Amino acid sequence: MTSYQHAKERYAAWGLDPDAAIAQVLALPISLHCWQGDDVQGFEGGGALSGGIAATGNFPGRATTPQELADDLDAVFARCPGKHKLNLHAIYAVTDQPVARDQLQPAHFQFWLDYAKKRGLGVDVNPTLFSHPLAADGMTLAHPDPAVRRFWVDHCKAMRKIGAWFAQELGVPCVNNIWIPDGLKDTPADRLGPRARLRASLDEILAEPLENLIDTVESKVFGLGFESYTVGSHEFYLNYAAKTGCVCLLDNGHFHPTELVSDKISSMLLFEKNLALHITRGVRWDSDHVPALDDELREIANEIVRCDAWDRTLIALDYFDASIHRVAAWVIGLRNVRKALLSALLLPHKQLKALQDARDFTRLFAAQEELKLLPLGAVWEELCARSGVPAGLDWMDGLAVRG
Ligand code: RNT
Ligand code: ZN
Repeated sequence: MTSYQHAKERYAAWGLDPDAAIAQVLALPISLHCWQGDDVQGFEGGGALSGGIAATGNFPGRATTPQELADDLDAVFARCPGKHKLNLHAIYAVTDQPVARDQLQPAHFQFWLDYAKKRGLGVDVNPTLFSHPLAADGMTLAHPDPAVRRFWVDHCKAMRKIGAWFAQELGVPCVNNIWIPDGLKDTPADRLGPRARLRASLDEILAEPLENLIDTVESKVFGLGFESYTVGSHEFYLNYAAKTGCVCLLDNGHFHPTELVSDKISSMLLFEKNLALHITRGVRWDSDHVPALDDELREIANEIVRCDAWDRTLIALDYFDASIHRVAAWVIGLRNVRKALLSALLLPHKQLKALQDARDFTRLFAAQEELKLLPLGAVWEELCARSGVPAGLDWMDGLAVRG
């Protein structure tokens, strides 16, 4: 008997079907963030990353050209099972001459359209509201200067058009995610003003309905150098999304360390059709470590399954680690998210819920702990085999370090 056949029997005893779980998990698109490949540098040639985020480490070989980034993305997709999308930031436009961000056009993303078409990928987009002279003082859409706000509003509008173009060209809806760094290092004298300006900016950006474009807004609790106040807080966007119909995006690195996104998913989904996620791993002050297959990642996946949200959750990755091989970092995180989803499908949620409802907490706890050691590894190996990617550490073979 193969180890997979053995695993199937073990899961069958709990009423679970690994074959069905494998098929389901492979069909779910995960949006891969292009910015892990080059430490969020992009191709504007501007240099320093700003906005209170940082990629730390000095592992050699970061991608420095569009072709290098495309090659590295291919190296990731070849090592990761399942369906993917490509998630692009505005600063990854490929242009002959420098183009101001408020002037960006679909043509500036032709390189990526060709890339995505060839590989059958959908594309998601993000306006880039950091690493720019007009974001240097830490305010963009909430800036007190109307001229600065105008620039960023126009940039966001341009990216929505580009997102709609990708959707149209590829026949796959595009997620356009707005994240702004805006905040203050020290105690504000006015919290309301910046939030009112952010609201007005968003209203203008999102005014025009665009087909097959899904607008999401991403909150944050604090950033480096923005320790005391973040304009786009969770409450701000929760209310904004509820009033306007755009989608809240929860980045699980953007909350206090004991506050868990897994606990928020059910509350979001009771009231909204869709939920968007940035999957990452927060470690103390950093919100962007590579996801490990840890308890919280598994619990996030469990909630997606339990809340019947498989088709309503938009999953994207968001981390940047320059301390280890960048392609490997991408692969490890992406494979872990897929593993977590597989593990979530291979839990007897109905039976566990019944134990909770029957107030049989002893048996519930005992079952939860026993289930942890079911042979998930054998099912993962089978999943990898079926999609033609290495199951074990063999995926590290042939990982070059660019010299
Ligand atoms: C920053 C946010 C945001 C960025 C990307 C680059 O804290 O998580 O999503 O990581 O837009
Ligand atoms: Zn994020």
